[in-house]
Amino acid sequence: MKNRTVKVGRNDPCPCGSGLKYKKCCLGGSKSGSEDLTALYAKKYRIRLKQAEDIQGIREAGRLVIDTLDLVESEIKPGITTDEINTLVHDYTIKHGAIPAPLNYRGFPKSVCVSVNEVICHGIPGERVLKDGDIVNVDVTSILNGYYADANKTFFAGTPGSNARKIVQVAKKCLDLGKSMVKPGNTIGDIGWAIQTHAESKGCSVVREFVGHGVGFDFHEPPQVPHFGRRGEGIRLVPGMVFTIEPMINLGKKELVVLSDKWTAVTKDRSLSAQFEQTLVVTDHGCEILTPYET
Ligand code: EYL
Ligand code: CO
Ligand code: CO
Repeated sequence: MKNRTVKVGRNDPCPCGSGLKYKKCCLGGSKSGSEDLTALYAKKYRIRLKQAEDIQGIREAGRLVIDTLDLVESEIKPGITTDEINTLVHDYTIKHGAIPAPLNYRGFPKSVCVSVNEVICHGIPGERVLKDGDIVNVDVTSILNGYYADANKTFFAGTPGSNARKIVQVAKKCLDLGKSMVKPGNTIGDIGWAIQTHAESKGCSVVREFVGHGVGFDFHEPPQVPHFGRRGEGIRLVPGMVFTIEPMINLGKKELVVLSDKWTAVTKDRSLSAQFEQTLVVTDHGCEILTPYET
């Protein structure tokens, strides 16, 4: 007799299509074939999909982050120090009942990352005085009612030169193109592909060492969201996924070095680097920006 009923082994791929081993998935489970997406993404990727009330909490944290960036934008000018930006962000965050997530995070000593010119990210606020033509990235993450939202922008101090204008324009467009890929059915690789393709078409480069990330219940959650990649590769986007896109784009080569403070990442060739970041949620037909600002 032919083998009509195929027995699924404990270590075989689960017939539900999750990609997990049968024993790690539906074997012995109460559901016959398909667990819901929340359970599936938790099990397969450790991704915690967000419910409507969670998204509302992250949206409220995101509103505070954007208001904080607006305040910083109104105060940025040549002559102020990066530590003064830290004080602005710290005091505004506390005043609104929130906590600045970077403070003491893995030993980070300040409440905000401030990254000037050749600094790619994780610049530590201090006595550096902004000068006319500097580009200044300010990266704010706030915890409000237990929910995290993370966004950054690159500002000009005074009047930018042509290199500064170019790298900021390219980084902005990279974020926009990344966001345009976010809808159910597309993959994380589609986001990185769109960003990398644009950056390289302009003769710029994409930093590889730092990536976007899941966010909401914690500062950094799965998945990682690289700003380079290939179409169709990686995890498929589903409604309720909340993550950042935060491409770091260099005017010169992609390589970086970390300074002796163990935090400050600078371009190895000391070329300018710019970044824009938003937190977003995948919806049924696209995405919603939870840290909305105009680019
Ligand atoms: C932690 C990991 C070296 C990130 C962000 C990762 C730092 C240095 C290795 C802020 C602060 C990401 O998501 C961020 N900004 O948008 N620390 C971060 N790390 C880390
Ligand atoms: Co950030
Ligand atoms: Co981030």
